[in-house]
Amino acid sequence: MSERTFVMLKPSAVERGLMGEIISRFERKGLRILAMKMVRMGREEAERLYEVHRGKHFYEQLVSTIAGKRVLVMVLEGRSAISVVRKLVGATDPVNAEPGTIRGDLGLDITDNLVHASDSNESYEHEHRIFFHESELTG
Ligand code: FUP
Repeated sequence: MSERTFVMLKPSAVERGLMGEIISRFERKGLRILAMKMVRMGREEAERLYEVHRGKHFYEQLVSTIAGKRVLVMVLEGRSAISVVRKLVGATDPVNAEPGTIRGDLGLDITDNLVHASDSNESYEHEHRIFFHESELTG
C-alpha cells in the first residue's frame, strides 16, 4: 500500500554537502519525492518536531542542534514508505548503524545523525504539517 513519510536532512547533511548522496538513495530505492524544500529551522518548529522527546536528557541539545540552521524537509511516497525509509536511514546511533545504511555509511554523531524520518503514520501526520501546507502535496 502506498504510504507517505516525512524526512528531514539535518544541518550536518546540508553543511557537509551530503544532500545529493542521501536524496539519490531514496530515489534509487523507488520512492517518489512529493514535496521538498530548504528552510531555516525556527526554534518553535524544532520544539514541535521533537515534542515527543520533551523532558528527555537529550531534548535541549537535540533542539539547539537544528534551531536556526538550514535543513531540507521533504515528503516521500511509496510502498511501505515509513518502514522502508527507516531501514535506509539505519539505527539511531550511527555507531550501531549497519554499513549500507545512511547513518552507517556517513555519520558518527548521535544527536546530529544526518536524517530524521517519521516512525509511524501518526508521526508523519504531526511532522509534515509543521512544514507543508496540504496544497503543496497534491497534484
Ligand atoms: P530516530 O527515530 O532513529 O531518529 O531516533 P529517536 O526518535 O529515538 O531519537 C530522536 C533523536 O534524538 C535522534 F535524532 C537522535 C537523538 N538522540 C540523542 O541525541 N540521544 C539519545 O540518547 C537518543 C536520541
